[in-house]
Amino acid sequence: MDLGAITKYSALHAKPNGLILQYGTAGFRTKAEHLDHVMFRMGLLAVLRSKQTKSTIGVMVTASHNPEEDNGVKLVDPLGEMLAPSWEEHATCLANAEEQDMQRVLIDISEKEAVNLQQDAFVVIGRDTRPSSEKLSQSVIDGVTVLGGQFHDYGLLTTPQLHYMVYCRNTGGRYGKATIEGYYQKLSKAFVELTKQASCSGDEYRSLKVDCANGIGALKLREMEHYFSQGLSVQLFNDGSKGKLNHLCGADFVKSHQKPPQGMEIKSNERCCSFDGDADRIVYYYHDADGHFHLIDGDKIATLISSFLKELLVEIGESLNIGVVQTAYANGSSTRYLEEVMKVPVYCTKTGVKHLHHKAQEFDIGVYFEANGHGTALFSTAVEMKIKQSAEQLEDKKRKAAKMLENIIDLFNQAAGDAISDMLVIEAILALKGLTVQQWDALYTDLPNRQLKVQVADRRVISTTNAERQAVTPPGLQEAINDLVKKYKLSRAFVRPSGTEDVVRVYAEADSQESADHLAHEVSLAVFQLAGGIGERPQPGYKAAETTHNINNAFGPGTADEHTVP
Ligand code: NG1
Ligand code: ZN
Repeated sequence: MDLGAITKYSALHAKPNGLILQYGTAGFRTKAEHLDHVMFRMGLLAVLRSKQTKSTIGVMVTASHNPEEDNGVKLVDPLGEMLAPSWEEHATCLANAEEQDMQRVLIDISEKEAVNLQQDAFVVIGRDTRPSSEKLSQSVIDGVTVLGGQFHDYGLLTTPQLHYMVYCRNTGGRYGKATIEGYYQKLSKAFVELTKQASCSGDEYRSLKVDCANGIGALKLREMEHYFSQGLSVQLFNDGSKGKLNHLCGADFVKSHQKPPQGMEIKSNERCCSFDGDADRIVYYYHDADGHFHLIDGDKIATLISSFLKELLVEIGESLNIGVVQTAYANGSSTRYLEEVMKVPVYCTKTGVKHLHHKAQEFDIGVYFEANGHGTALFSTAVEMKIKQSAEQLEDKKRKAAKMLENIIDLFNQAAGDAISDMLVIEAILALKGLTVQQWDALYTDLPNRQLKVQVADRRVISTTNAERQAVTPPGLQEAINDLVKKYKLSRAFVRPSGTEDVVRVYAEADSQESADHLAHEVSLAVFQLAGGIGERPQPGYKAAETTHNINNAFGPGTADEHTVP
C-alpha cells in the first residue's frame, strides 16, 4: 500500500468535517455534493474486498428511486449479491474516518480481514443517469487506481446489469457474457424462445407501456428493444428527454401514491408498468373500464411467477421444493393466497433484498419479491442441471414444459431484482397463459392498507423481532399496537425504523380503506407518544406524512440529510 499516494489523493477528495454517514440497506445515500470522499473511499474498499475474495467486485453509483439531487454508492460482492455485513461495517468506518485516520482504518481493515496486499484486484463500475454520477464514478476510479487495482468502467448501466456483469465475470462466463451485448442477447433469446410457444399472441399481448422514471431504464430498454421486438413492442414514457428523474413518475411514486405516473396517457385495460430510477424495481397497473386505477405490486408479481413455475414442475413431473419469500409489507391477501390456494410455503424476512435473497437461496426454486416490486427468482445449480437434462431427455408435453422452464431460468437475472428481466418474465407468462392484466389482477384482492412515516428524535429506540413484525422496545409499544389492531377486522399493523430515511415507518391493513387509515393513524400516535416523536403530532389523513422525501442514511437524531457531530 503506497500510503503516501493515498494521503495525497485523499486530500483531493476531502471529507467534509463532521459528516457521518452509514452504509444502509442500499449502501450510502445522501445529497450528491456530500459524496465525493465516500466514492473515493469505496474505490479503495472495493480493491481490498477484491484482493480478499480474489474476485471481481462491483461498484454502482446510484440513488435508485431518490430525487435527482441525491446520489449513492454500493458495492457488489462476487456472486452479484450485496456486500457482506462485516464489510458494510468497514465501509461505514472508512467513510467516516477523518482525513488523518484514513491510513490507520485501511490498515485495520486489511489486517482484520487478512487481505493479501500482493494479490491482484479487479473492480467493475457502473452508474445511473444522474447529473452527478459521472464525476462521482470518476472518484471511485481514483480510489481504485491509487490502491493499484485494475478496473473496467461500464459507464451507464442499470443496477441489475452491474450485478449481472459481476456474476458473469466471477463464474468464468457460465452465467453469461459480461458485456451489455451479452446481457441483451441472453435475455432476449430466452424471451423470444418462450413467446414463440404462446398460442395467443394477439395484439393484446404484444404491446406494453413502460414508464422509465426518466432514468437509465429508458436508455437500456431502447438499446435492447430491437432484440426482442418479435415478442413484444414497448412504448416508452418518461424516457429522460424532458422530465426530472423519479419526479412524479417511477415505480416508487406509483406504488406509494397508488396512482399513474405523470406523462403517460392510459386507455382502459391497457397494460402499463413503471421502473424505478436505476431499473431494479417494477410495478404494473391499469385503468379499468370505469376509470379506476389498479396497482399490481411485487406480491402479485411473485404470485404470478411462482404459480407458473409450479405448474411447469407439475407438468414435468418434478417435485422440487419451491418457496416464496416476502417481507412484513407483503399484503395479507397475497400470503393467504399463496399458502391456502396455491399451497406454496411462504417465508417472511426483514426488509432489504439481501435478507430475501439469502432466504430464497435455501430452496430448489426461491421466488422473492418486496411489495415495492424488487425481486427475482433463484434456481439451485442442481435444479438448473436437472431441467437441462429433462429438456433433452423427456418427450412431448413434458419436454416442452422443461424447455420453457429452461428459458425462464435464463430470462431471470439471478444476481439481483431487475425491472427489465422481470418485465420480460411477466410478459412471457401472460402470453403463455393467455392472461389479461385484469385476469392476473383478479387472482386475489389486496387488503386495503396504509403506510405512514413518523419523525422521532432517535429511531434506534425502536427495536423489532419476528422479521420486524413485532416491536420489542420501547416498552409498551407492542401492547399498544396489539390493542389497536383488535379494534378492526382482518387487521394487522407493525412499525420499524427505516434503513434509508430518518423516520419510523408504520404499516397497517384492514378490511376497508377507512379502517386501514384509522389504524395507521392510531399506531402513528402510539409511536409518537412512546418512541419520542418530534415536531407536529401525526394528523389524520395520510398525504402530508407519506409524501415527504427526506433521505438519510445516518442513524440518530436530526431531520436533515446529514448529521454533524460536535
Ligand atoms: P426502508 O427505508 O428501510 O424501509 C426501503 C424499502 C425497502 C428497500 C430499501 C432499499 C419499503 C417499505 N422499504 O427501505 O423495501 O427497497 O428501501 O431501497 O419499501
Ligand atoms: Zn432501485
